[in-house]
Amino acid sequence: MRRRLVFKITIVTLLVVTIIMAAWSYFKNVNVAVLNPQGTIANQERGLIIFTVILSLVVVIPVFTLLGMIAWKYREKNTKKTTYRPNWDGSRLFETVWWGIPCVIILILCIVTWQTSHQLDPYKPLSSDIKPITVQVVALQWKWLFIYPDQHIASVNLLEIPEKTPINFQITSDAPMNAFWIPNLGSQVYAMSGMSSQLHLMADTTGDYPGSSSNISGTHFADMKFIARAVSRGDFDTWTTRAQQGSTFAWSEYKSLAQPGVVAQPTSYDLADSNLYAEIVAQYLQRPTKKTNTQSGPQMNMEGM
Ligand SMILES: [Cu+2]
Repeated sequence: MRRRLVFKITIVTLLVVTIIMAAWSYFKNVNVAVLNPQGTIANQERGLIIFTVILSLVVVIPVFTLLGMIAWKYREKNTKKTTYRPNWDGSRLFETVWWGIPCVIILILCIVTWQTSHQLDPYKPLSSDIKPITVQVVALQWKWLFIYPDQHIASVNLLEIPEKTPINFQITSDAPMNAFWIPNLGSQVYAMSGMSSQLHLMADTTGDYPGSSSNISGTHFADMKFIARAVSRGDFDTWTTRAQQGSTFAWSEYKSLAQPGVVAQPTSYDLADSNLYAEIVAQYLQRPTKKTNTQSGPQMNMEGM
């Protein structure tokens, strides 16, 4: 009997240790971008993730510990230390504990979620002494177009930004719905045709951060990746100057780029039409006439344009 018990305990311990070691060796080599923030917004979001995980563990750890303890104590073969009380019902103490703790946790989460949703509102501009840069993002099938109206350039699959500078993103789509996401920098925001959404992000340090869509959009969705490259101000100016010497990018070039397909290399262009973004959004807007006015149709949302 005794030897069998020792054997069982050894097996269970070995199993647990193996799982922990496997998880550790996996995660120590994996760069989980949301846990490795490189920007103001992502930093606060990581804090929020860690806070909610710890708060959840307040429930999870005791519950699973008790599960093991109770299963062990009331196992069929244990006849010594347990009493059988078939008529026992209800305990005010236990009821208070298992309703009270979740209520308190949900209350705390409500307050924290309310506060951080307002603090991290993607439409809220970031406070900084440095003048923000506007980047207009267009999700295409299956590539990303970035328009810099003030620098008069456009770029495909490469988002170059100066470090420590607030970036004011305007986001739309000329394709099925996508989501614009740079996990190292913060929040994702949906890209939808006929709509212009906003997002404010800032990179604290220079580096290449992976960007993608977090909303599946067809065959080559997995190729729909871009690099968010945070560089020094000088390097950014050099890059914009070089892009201005690239080939011209106007409506007709845009239309051929917007055809479904994958681009092999990031490319930059000289922007011919600084109104391009508004025109892309406007393609999906129906001019309301007196008769169709009352019917449901595409809704206008030119907020932030
Ligand atoms: Cu929408």
